[in-house]
Amino acid sequence: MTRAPKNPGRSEKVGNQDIARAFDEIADLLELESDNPFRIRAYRNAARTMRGAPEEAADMIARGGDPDDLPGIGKDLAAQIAEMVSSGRLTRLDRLRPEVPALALALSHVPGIGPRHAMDLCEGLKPRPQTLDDVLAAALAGKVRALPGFGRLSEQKLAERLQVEQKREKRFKWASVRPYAEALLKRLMAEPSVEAVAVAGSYRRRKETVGDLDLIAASETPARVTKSLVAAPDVDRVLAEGPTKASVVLRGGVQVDLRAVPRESYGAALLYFTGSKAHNIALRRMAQQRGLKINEYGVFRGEERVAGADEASIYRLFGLDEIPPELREDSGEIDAAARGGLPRLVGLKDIRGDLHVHTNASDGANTLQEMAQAARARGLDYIAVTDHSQRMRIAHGLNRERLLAQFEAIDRFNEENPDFTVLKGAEVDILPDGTLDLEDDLMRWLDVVVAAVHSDFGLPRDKQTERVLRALDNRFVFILAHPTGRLLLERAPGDLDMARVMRAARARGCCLEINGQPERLDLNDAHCRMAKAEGVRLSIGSDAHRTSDFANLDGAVAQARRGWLEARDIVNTLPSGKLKALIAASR
Ligand code: DGT
Ligand code: CA
Ligand code: CA
Repeated sequence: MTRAPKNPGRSEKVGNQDIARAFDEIADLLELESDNPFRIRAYRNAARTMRGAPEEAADMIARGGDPDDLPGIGKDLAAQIAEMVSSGRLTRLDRLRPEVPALALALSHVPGIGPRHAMDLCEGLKPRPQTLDDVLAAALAGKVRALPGFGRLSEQKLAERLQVEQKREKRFKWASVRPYAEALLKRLMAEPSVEAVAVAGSYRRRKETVGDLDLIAASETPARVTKSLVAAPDVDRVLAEGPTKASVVLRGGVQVDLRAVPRESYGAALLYFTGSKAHNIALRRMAQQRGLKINEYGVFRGEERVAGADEASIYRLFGLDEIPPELREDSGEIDAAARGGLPRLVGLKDIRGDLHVHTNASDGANTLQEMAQAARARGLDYIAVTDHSQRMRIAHGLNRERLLAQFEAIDRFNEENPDFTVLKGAEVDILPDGTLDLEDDLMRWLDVVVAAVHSDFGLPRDKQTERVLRALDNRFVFILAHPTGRLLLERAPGDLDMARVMRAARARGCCLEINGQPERLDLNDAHCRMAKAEGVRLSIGSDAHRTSDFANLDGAVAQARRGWLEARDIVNTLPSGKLKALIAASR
């Protein structure tokens, strides 16, 4: 399904990845119990086999095959696979879990902490720790060094590792913090003493995940601003409160850092706290070369402030064009700004149509008419309806007959609505061998064919790459959707030779999608930039499953901007007529 499930491990069908995860957990638990090393290794090997298996175990069993035929899978493991496939549960795992403290498992997953230490920490510390934070507190209090097998040094190492872990865990998808950010902006804006306020940091740079929110406010009475934040309704805990700064944790776990500065420092503070750190360091170097000093209060020559009220004046002072926040990663933007060579980044208003839209004919929530009306209301001129092909049974994929019925509905809609265009499309599954889940004689009638991988994400690099290349070989495929299949903070990108995929896409006139679902944002920024360098065009898709999902276009455009893309790099900045001609020429 293109819509990422809420809980990908628990979608209706048990996939090989789920089985692999269960086997790995058994191996982890057995390790914590100091079980027989051969048995532990057998589970680890089985997990690896399942990740690389060419076919879903569920499909294999459905066609009468036996997982017993897979390398390293014996009778016992095969029976466990069959149990998971049929019931979604694994008795062995259910029995093991209560024998080992959950905290020990979590500790053993922290890099550098082995199973022995994990168990010793859980069972040795008094009072008995319940969370990683409890263990960190014990280490910082010097209570760990007294345990057998630990010392002062290993205690310190443990604390460092847990601190890294603590930081690593707490990232949030950009879209999930947006409501908090907007509510706080609104609240602070309403404060009479506030002249300007903005969210800086990675949020402003539009990174796909953010660690915390960094708010900057301009005010002559900063203490009133920090008070207002601390008193906000969503605040769960106050970490620090001073006359110009405050840090709080919101319900939901997001930390917010606020800095209030005088008006004349607002640009400098915004610049400093937008970062990135690497961009700041590069700017500081430029300042030093000019005998200037830059910090969050301004740019100074000696004691004199020479810039600081707004960002543009600071960049100008360094002979730079104003650099959009999305580019501030010290990856060439400063050189480009110095020679007037920054890209004219694509904006949401450049997008004329949406090339990835679902309706309730497959797994969407709204009708074709509702989706088209909502798109038109957002100022789009066209959408491609790309419901799932039939193999995606959980997504209620369309068979031949239902697809033909949809053709008729689209023709009727277009006749009745001359000011808007619905393109006929489909999101066609790329099967594990690279063949497509729709016949050529149907695809030839589609305006836009979107191809996508929805299963077997764990294939080894060469197999996964060949699979995608084979799909691109089909003359009707125009877009490769969510190319790597990653789910932010949940599923790593598939192992693809992206350089080969891009060369093939260029040779065949295909585009790669920037999928705007907040949990995908796939391609990533680096791959967008690589595509541009390789001469491959991109297409932006909301992957909308309901009318409100057209908001995803904003996220996809932000990703395109982080990838230095301009309107001409993106096919759906074209009017529908030109786009159709481009697609026809690629066949
Ligand atoms: P995040 O929150 O992890 O997603 O990433 P950022 O970039 O928002 O980082 P954060 O919240 O730690 O700091 C906000 C900005 O403050 C950062 O982008 C640049 C600036 N900054 C923080 N620490 C330093 C530093 O040590 N040196 C310099 N030059 N700038 C820093
Ligand atoms: Ca931040
Ligand atoms: Ca911060």
